[in-house]
Amino acid sequence: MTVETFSSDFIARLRHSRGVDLETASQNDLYSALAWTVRKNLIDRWLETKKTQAAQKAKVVAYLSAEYLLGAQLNNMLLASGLEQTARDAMASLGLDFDKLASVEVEPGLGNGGLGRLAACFVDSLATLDIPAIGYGIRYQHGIFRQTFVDGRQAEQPDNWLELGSPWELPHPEASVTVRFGGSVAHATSATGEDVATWTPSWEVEAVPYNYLVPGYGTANVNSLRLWSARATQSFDLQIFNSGDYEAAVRAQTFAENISQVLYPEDSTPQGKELRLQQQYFFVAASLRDMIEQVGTSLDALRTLPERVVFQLNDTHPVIAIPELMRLLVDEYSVAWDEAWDITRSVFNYTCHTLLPEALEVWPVELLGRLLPRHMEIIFRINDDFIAELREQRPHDELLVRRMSIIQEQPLRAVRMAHLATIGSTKVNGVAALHSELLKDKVLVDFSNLWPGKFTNVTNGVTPRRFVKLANPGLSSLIDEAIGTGWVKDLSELRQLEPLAEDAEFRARFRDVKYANKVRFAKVLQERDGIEVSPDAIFDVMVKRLHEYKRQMLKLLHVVSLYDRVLKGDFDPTTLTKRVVLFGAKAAPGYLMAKEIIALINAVGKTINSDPRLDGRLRIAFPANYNVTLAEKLIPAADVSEQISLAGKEASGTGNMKFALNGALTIGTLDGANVEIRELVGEDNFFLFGLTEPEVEQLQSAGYQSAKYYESNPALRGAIDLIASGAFSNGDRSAFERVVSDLLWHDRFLVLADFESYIEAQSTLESAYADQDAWSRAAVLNVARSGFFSSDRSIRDYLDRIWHAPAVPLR
Ligand code: 26W
Repeated sequence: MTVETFSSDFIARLRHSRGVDLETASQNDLYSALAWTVRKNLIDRWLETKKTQAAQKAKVVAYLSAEYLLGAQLNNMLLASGLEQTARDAMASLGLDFDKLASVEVEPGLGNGGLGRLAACFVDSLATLDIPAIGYGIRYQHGIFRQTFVDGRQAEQPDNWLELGSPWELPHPEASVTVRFGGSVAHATSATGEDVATWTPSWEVEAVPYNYLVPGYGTANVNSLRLWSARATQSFDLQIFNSGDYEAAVRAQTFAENISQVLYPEDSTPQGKELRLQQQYFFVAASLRDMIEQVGTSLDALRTLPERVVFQLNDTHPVIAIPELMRLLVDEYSVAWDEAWDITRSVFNYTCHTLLPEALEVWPVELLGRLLPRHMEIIFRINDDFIAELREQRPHDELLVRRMSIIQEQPLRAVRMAHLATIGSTKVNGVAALHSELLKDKVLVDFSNLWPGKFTNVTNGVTPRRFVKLANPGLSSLIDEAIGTGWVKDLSELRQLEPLAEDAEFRARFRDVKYANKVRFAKVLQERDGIEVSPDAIFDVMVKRLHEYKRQMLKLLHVVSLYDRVLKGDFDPTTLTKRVVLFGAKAAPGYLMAKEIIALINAVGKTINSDPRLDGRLRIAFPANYNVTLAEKLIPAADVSEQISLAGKEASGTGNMKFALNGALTIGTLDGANVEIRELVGEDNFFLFGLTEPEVEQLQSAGYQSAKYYESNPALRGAIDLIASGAFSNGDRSAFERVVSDLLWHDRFLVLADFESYIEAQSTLESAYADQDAWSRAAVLNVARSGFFSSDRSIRDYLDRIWHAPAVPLR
């Protein structure tokens, strides 16, 4: 496509779809027309992909995820269509600023953090590998909240990403699916003596599909993401409407549409909200029906389900799909229970993304039974059958039965979704080597004893398209020049960079790229947040959700202890290596401790950033509303990647991988995928500290007392005392009491136990940074040896170990 055709398509779009011309167009008109023009160039490929996949009756990977943290679409679509330069030139020829138009896009933030971003990387890789796949999820009207700081404290604003419409979605209201809730179940016995259940629901909603293109890179393949939006059904409306109650009819509509209104901003502590269960069932029921209709609903067709589709459950959020498929097969299509169970177990697989016991979802029997009475019955029967089998295999072990039951009795009768998922799936996987081991040996140990072959690992990965090629154009061209362009599709090729770590000229150019990225980011931060940072400082970065187990407090105590030592005249601030500590983190709105920690980080920042005694050598920068768009600018600029969770708590992490791939050095614990990062990049190129997982276990079972560390370590005591003294709260000693007393008397995540080791690692890091050339060598090696962390590799592992779905390339 030429610049001229692109321009004329664009102008035509502007006129025919927006009803404006260049002179009268708003920024949003221009952005929409630009997006449409780009999209147009992918539609033929998309249609062709669907046709080819359908004709071959190929096995489809159906990824079920309540979250997709997609990030901005325009640049990725341009990359896939190969139109980056054309679009830029076309805009320039019309006197328009491409970058300014691109910045109009509000990113679809339909996820909380790691789990949602992983789903977005996975659909990208599936498309790139030519795998017939569809991502199913929810089209939330409001994605993750927009974070602002008011007096340093987090405030949440609704994310109105659809306010101006989205040019990337294709709605299909005519293809809506009805999803039913509530009511009651009647039972009868058939002529053949089988139990026949009839569910009479009491209300329903319509699920309207919105399709999004998911283009592969370096292939013609374009897959789909299908997100469901809730709408009141006509019949439901009409019924009330005909009764003459107009207001009730409108209320019913609002009620129904509530289901896809908002993404729950909880990450790791489930709230057990009824609306959340409604959301889960809503998207899962619509997705299963959608998929089954593609395969066919005759008995013969249903029997081929395991060859035609594999459902991947992204954590427990979609696990209600298991009883839903049983209900469809048994109640609606009259498949015998045992056969239906065989089919069901062979099409589902479950990925667990956590180790925190409080993050494992449970739904009260009362709630689930009220909202989905037939599903509750089915779950009970699955559980009865499972327990009967268990008693046969492990007689006289009622404690085991109680531990493994899908139903927990205490403190409340509830359905353990992870148990249901494990029992109803072929494979269960963790998301990093250590995590999968802990899953097998701790969280689900009884199940792995019963079914050792069921458990496997697939280490997470990230898409190199978005997080290297697009985010870091400087590094990308340097790599292209050195080893060619194949790495974007086969990230293991980065290995070829290894010898260049010994090449002084290459290291210098690598350093120049990093510096340019820091300059670019400093500018972004200035414009976006009015925050000033010097590119000559170490960019020491900790960006991730705010959670105690991730230990933002440990990073903060490092800063505070440096400040305390300067205040005490312990050392000369001019000997400090200039450093800016960058935080980015949202807290779940109901997670009070996390919000206190945010307030404390901001308070410390305010004080130290303006203290002349520090001579500008130590600063905190905490831009609000960290999101994918900011990550794409920040990660390429990082020197240091903080991955400092308590060992045994972070399932994998994926930010850690993005940083390593962009040439930041990690300071981290042996947790999640850090273990594999360190193994691959080499221990000399990774700053290790902290307790190991077995040491954590040991310390905790021996009765951990954090106060002992406070008493015995003067630097630590100084830092905590300084916070408690009111130094960061205008002398108000009570301001951060909760944080301080929690550290001293609880410290669930052993911040104080790891403090000394962390400070040591930081001083090793600082010395290492002083030798810029050696640092660059280590940074190049980080890039060269991190090719394993491509989500393409993760997807290949899923294919080999779990999905067994062949690629279907377009001719
Ligand atoms: C509502 C309860 C809830 C919500 C979200 C419980 C748990 C979650 C997610 C499972 C939390 C999550 O995002 N987990 C992260 O998943 C990433 C992708 O596998 C991992 O890299 C992170 O380590 C893990 O914390």
